[in-house]
Amino acid sequence: MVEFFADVPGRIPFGGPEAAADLAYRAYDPDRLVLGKRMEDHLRPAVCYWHSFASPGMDIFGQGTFDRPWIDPGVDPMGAARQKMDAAFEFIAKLGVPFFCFHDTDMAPAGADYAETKRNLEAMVEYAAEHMRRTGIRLLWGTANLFGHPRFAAGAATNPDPEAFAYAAAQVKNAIDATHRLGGVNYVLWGGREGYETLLNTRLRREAEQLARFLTLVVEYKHQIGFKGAILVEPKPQEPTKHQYDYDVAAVHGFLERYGLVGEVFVNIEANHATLAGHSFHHEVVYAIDHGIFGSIDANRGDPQCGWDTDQFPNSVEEMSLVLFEILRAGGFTTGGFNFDAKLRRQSIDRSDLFHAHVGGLDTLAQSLLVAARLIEEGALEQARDERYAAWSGPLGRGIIERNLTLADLEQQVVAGTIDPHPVSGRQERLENLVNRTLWRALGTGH
Ligand code: XUL
Ligand code: CO
Repeated sequence: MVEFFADVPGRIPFGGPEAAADLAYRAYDPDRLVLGKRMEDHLRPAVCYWHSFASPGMDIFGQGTFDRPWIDPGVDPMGAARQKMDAAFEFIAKLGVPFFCFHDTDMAPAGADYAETKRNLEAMVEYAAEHMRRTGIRLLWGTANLFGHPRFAAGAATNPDPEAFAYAAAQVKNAIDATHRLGGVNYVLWGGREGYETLLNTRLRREAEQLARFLTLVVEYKHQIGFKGAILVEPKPQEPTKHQYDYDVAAVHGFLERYGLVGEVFVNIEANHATLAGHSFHHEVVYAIDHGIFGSIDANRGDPQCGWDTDQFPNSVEEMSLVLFEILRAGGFTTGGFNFDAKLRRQSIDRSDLFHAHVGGLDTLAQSLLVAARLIEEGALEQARDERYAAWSGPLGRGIIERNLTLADLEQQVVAGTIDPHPVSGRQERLENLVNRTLWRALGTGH
């Protein structure tokens, strides 16, 4: 097998905070125990196939800039797919990450018709199985690309043409089979075209029903074949369509409740999708956890000045620590993990740039994990939240929630003067300082 990333001779070492080499982990030490569990088992990091290996680095104004020889139109498509996969597994193994994620179209080229496309994917899945056996790398999730081809321009499940729905169904069945074959622990659906460009040509309710039918078919198929992984929907408010139905975690939760899919379908939350929806990443994670639909994370970041999905590698320990705090408090990932759905900037054309990007992202996750673990151990945030709601455990709070007090009863108590609320401080700045102090202590820059 030809070595593609020859500039990086072997596995990236853990060098500790003072490591001299550029390409060494400062914080990510897979076997280090944090709250009694290995760092790698907390974070379950994954490399994504699409941005790192399938994309030539184009943007809407310019062609590809990356050095990805398998994308050359002159190469035999299946040979190129194998070369791409060899490079992908070489990269993931050198990075020392346990998981990867893929779309059907990342892995195998389209054939002349559906039957050939299906055979191509099946062949590449067997090739991937061999790489996985050799390296021990596992599959976090698979998915189907239902947004790139012109047949899906008006939607996949939500297309006005049932033939587009049927084609998407075939493709998803095939991608679930591939995920199942490779022992994937989740299957993701991201509805990039499940939305509208204009309401002038759109029947909202009909499209919602089609989407619900599609998801129900996916869940039924999962059980039919005995796939044990979780089905995850990835919310995103817009881009490429003007409005996407899986707008944010709250919209997805309402949809799942309406169509009886809670308990069967969970969410894959992407940081940059959260900010596009006008939320913080922290908000989306808490919303999912508190409503019992938290599944997995697509780790990346947006640009505060750009209004689109820039998919940069995560680099804010401040933001990620709070996210990890919530995940740890909730008991950690079950099937999920942190997939780097992040891409290099178009000018990052050295082969080693892909390593720098992922090493930085992993160190950010690891450092954030250490901060989050301290926040858990110190307990002050949890205690402040408990204190804030403590009165709800008293007779009035329980009476209201357990439904034996009516509006009239409550008015009577207010009239009698037994109820007289006294505002207390929300302590926001104190809590912000508390988080910062923990962060500085964990980063070794404070006392
Ligand atoms: C698009 C996006 C996708 C999904 C998988 O914004 O995040 O890459 O993660 O289709
Ligand atoms: Co994503």
